Amino acid sequence: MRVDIVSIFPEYFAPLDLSLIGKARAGGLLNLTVHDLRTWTYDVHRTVDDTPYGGGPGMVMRPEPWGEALDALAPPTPGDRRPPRLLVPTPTGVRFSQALAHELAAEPHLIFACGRYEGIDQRVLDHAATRMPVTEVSLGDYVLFGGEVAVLVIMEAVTRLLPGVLGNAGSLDEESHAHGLLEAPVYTKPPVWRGHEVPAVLRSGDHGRIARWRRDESLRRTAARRPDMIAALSPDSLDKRDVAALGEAGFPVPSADMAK
Ligand code: 6GU
Repeated sequence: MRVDIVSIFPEYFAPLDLSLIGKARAGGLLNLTVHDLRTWTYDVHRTVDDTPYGGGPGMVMRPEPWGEALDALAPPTPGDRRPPRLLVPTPTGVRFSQALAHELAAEPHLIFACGRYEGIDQRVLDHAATRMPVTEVSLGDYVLFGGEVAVLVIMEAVTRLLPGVLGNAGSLDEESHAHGLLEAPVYTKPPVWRGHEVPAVLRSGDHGRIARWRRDESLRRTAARRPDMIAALSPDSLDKRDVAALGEAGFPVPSADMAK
């Protein structure tokens, strides 16, 4: 996968040299380049912002440097070739999710445009959308100074889904959010630590009981912490024991009689 990141703070992306993302880059699974937006400015002050039309607080990123950056990184694609996908982190975007991470991991080329201040002149995104798919994406309902940290988050979520990055691909199937539920708690040795015991079932060697216990814990945890995720579950994904576990967690399933 090819990734280009454009920002006025290229130093923000130093963590992308580390750990498993660094290894994916060194191993050729991820071809990632960080670009300084000011490369595409020509005045002495290398200006990237200006005052907003219509008034109001803060500054807006000027369109010209962004237009040139995108021309350089995404030259007009011949009709038979897939254009890159442009991602613009912003608190006004669609919510980032594991599903979107999977979608992005299947793209051959991503470009991230990191805005600062009050954002990027809307015409940059409108023009880019005539050439390539554009997705404005938000991490959640809070406001950051700029898109840089969001790109680190998104790239971490995406890189671990690239084929060959994780040793044990099975762990992707079991983890939180893989099936619309949070994962059960995990334990390792010693069996008793500071008076706290590892649940006996996990030491029983009975794989059927262990799987059921994990499923119950998963449902209980999700009901307690993320009722929105329980509400979004498809009733066909729940068996009778699931419905019982949810009932005990104080979460009656509306169509419980439909459960298998
Ligand atoms: Cl993606 N960008 C900014 N600036 N703030 C955010 C965000 C993104 N997601 C949540 N808050």
